[in-house]
Formats: sequence, C-alpha cells, structure tokens
Amino acid sequence: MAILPILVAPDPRLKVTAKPVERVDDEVRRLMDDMLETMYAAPGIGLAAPQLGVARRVLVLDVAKEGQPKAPLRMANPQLTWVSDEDNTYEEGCLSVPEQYADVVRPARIRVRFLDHQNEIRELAADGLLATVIQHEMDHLDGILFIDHLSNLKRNMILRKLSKSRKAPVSVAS
Ligand code: GNR
Ligand code: NI
Repeated sequence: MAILPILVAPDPRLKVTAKPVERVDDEVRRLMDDMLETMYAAPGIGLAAPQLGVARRVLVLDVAKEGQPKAPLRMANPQLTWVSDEDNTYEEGCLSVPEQYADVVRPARIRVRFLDHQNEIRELAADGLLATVIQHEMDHLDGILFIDHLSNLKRNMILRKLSKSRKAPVSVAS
C-alpha cells in the first residue's frame, strides 16, 4: 500500500468527470487500498479517486468514531437509487479544500448501489454523517466540491483564503 499526495483546489484535475471502472479487478482493489491508507493518514473520513488525480469512479470512506473498530467501505461506480425529500445540514470540510468548513444542505437519507471490492453489486441505505460523506465523495466523481454548493460570495471567500494560505510563508518569531 502507499500514501499518495492529495490534490488541492483549484487543481483542474478536481473538476473532471471520472470514468466508470469496467470491473473491480486487482488494479482497482490496489487503488482502493492506497486510497484508504492515504485517507487514514490525512486523516479524513472519505476520499475519492479524483483527489489523487485518478479520473475513475472509485471512492472509500470510514465514519467509525475514534476508539471504535475501523469500518472501511470501498465503492466503485456508485449510483443513488433513492434520496429522501427531507434534507440535512452538515458542516463539511474537504481534504482538497484544507482547513475550510461550511454548512452544506443535502438529502438526509439515501440508498446507494455500487460495486464492492469483490466486484459484487451491493446496495446500502445510509443516513446521518454516512449519507453526507457518500454524497460528498460522489460529487468528487463529477468534479464537484462542497464549496460549489455555496453562494458565489462564500465560495470566493474560501478560494481566496486558500490561495493566501498556500502562498504565505510560515511566519516565525525573531
Ligand atoms: O474528512 C472529511 N470530512 C468530512 C466532514 C464532513 C463532510 C464531508 C467530509 S469528507 C472529508 C474528506 C474528503 O475531502 N473527502 O472527499
Ligand atoms: Ni472532499
């Protein structure tokens, strides 16, 4: 397994529509494992392949609380088969938009169909944080970041802060 570098906005590779995998073979399984290792190291609770510059419809997540056993999920070609009318608001963050957080509104409950790491079709019902993170990761597969759900004003404020924090030298006391 390997820890890979995570792309940061406004990298154009975060804006592409990722292609479905034909099947979950050894190569896709290795990608999923590298993604999990990279996600745990970050640390984060989800990661999508485009965040590593890989334009494939693959994502991983683990929303287990600290101190709980690991609960990794690996998904290829995920599709929402149902979303609730009811919405939920979560304060979201993103490893590709480091240290920036904002409220995002999404369906509160979903059903998602995907290929698991054995290339088996599975369907999962999710609510709460899990439903939010699945939708956040699925957005990445279509080149959408959580800041794209905000007003232009809020998105531009975050992008300006990001570019400042990237360029600013570390200040030290002299
Ligand atoms: O680590 C992450 N935390 C998080 C918190 C609230 C809503 C979504 C997320 S996903 C994020 C990791 C990430 O950027 N995945 O793409
Ligand atoms: Ni993200």
